[in-house]
Amino acid sequence: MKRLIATLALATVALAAAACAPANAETNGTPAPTVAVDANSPVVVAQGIQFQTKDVKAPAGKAFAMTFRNQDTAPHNVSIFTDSSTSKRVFEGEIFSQGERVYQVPALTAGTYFFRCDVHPDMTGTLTVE
Ligand SMILES: [Cu+2]
Repeated sequence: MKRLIATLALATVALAAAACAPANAETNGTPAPTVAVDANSPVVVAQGIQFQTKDVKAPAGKAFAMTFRNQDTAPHNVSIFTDSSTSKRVFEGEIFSQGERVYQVPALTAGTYFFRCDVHPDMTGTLTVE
């Protein structure tokens, strides 16, 4: 009987270890693919609670890096939508104050997209993907 309990205890430990494995793999696994920032990557600048760059371009059909420079102390981000109705969001950038982030935007099909700051919906711009 004692031996059976010991075996069960071992089995429980093994199961617990197995259950933990996927979580560890996620933490230590391969990082999310990053996209190189090339000369043609769009750059969006915010200053004075408005986008200084209201028309940016990006390549169609492949993930791209978008550099967002927030020169305000106010928090901003860049969110991309299929159009100005903002009913369909295709990308939501991190909101931050005074700094720069390189957003990794997933591949978009060719077309004209609408972007805005989620904190200040009056800050808007156009992204042309071609
Ligand atoms: Cu803003």
